[in-house]
Amino acid sequence: DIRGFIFDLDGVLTDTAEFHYLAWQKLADEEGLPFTREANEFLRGVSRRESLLLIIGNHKKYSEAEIQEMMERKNRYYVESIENISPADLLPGALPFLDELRQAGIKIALGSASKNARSVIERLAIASKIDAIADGYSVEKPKPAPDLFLFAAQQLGLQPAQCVVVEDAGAGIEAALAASMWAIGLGPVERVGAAHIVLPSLAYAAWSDIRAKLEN
Ligand code: B16
Ligand code: MG
Repeated sequence: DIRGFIFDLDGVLTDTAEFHYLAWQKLADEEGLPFTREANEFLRGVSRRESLLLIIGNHKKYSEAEIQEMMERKNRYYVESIENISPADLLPGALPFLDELRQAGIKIALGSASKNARSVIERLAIASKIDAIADGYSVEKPKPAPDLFLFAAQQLGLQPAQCVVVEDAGAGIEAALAASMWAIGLGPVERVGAAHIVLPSLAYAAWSDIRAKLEN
């Protein structure tokens, strides 16, 4: 039976995608690299380095040192922009759903690719509701590899089959399935249709419904 939930952060509990986008846009403009809001959709859930490599594409050749510098610069812009995140930035349904799960005795972990996940969680004031954190520092291989979610399950002391992953990114659903976990996809079917359950957002999530669907 299901004993744990692993939540992605960006796009699931809060919408930091906009801040990531603005930081990448600023960097791209400075570098004269073409980048748009539409192109940013492809960076959803993708690690910092992979994101930068996707933006660079074949447009320019950079040395490893230049790539490192650009990753740091983008992160500075991002860190500045998340300074003012508050509990009001939790996405609709996130808080009641976390509380519902906790009341049902379900363990909760964070499974985010971000190295800034801890500070975001603290600013959202939900750190006390989370039993374990798997973030951008936890494993080597980024999603769609299962490593991050397997690490989260291990931290919770649970088997993969006892865990449900909640994700908004295609790569995240892939990672959950590769880990042999249950997957709930938030967003359009074109993006997260491979999940066991697809919902528009956490505002539509109810533990009793999910349990009935997955445990039968
Ligand atoms: P950082 P998630 C991901 O968070 C973001 O969706 C993605 O845009 C970002 O590049 C990645 O974290 C790394 O974040 O640069 O802060 O380490 O969706 O896995 O919670
Ligand atoms: Mg995400």
